[in-house]
Amino acid sequence: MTIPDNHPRAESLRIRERIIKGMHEKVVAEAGLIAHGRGEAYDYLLGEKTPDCAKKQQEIAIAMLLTSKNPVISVNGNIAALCPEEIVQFAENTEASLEINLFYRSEERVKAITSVLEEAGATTILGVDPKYHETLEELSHLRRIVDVRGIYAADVVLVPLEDGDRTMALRRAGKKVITIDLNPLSRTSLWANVTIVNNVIRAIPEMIEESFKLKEKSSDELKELINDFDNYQSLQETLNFMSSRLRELAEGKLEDPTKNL
Ligand code: PTJ
Repeated sequence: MTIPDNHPRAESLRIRERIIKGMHEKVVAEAGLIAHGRGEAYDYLLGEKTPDCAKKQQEIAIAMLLTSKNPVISVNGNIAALCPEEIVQFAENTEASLEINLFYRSEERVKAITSVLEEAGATTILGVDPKYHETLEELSHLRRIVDVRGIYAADVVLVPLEDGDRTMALRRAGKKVITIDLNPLSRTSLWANVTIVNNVIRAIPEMIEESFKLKEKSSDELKELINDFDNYQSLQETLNFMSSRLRELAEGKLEDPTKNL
């Protein structure tokens, strides 16, 4: 569907169209549409902008990826539909491997996502070749299928837009987990080492830019940044940001769009 440029929510609708198209092409799971809608609702609470607390979370996440030995970025259907070029570029900047790991796994979807990532410039994609499949014992569903060269051996895993079980399983397996999740109260957000409460649509391009700057820092400087970080405190900052924004709106800042009718 063509979205008219003058539609007040044109950008948001175009992003929705990407998810819908992705679903028709088997890239996105049907449940991915529901996940997207949930994300949109939380994004309203952020004012659909990146708050300072998310900028800090993004900086720490990059520092963690840059100082890790075997970083892996896990790709699901929503990420492949929303920001394929960006995720490929970000993996390159942080020297992370890309691995397809799906909750609603099927060969058809793995193939569709592989094509999307290849078109976006990815040369090596893990999680595809059954020769390298291993299982993460902590998990009972299909996300347990991981690549021996990737998530199985990783010390740091970025799991954007994720369901909670795997974050818990990865933590129990001794890995550091970074997530990007608009819901600061999700199990993933609470279980991750670093939670970025932001829309992947904004977070990943911003992280690409920031990664160029952080790559100039020494490993000791990056480690110092990480050591000073506390995910619970950081989530509290996000919740404070959301609640004070709502309070300000409730106490008079809410503009009446009908006042000039
Ligand atoms: O492609 P698959 O098979 O691996 O399935 C992927 C989905 C997303 C369907 C699966 O992981 C799932 O069901 O996830 P959940 O449990 O719905 O969690 C998704 C989380 O991502 C929710 O907390 C949403 O608020 C959040 N979210 C949705 N859209 C965005 C987002 N966070 C950041 N940016 C978004 N654009």
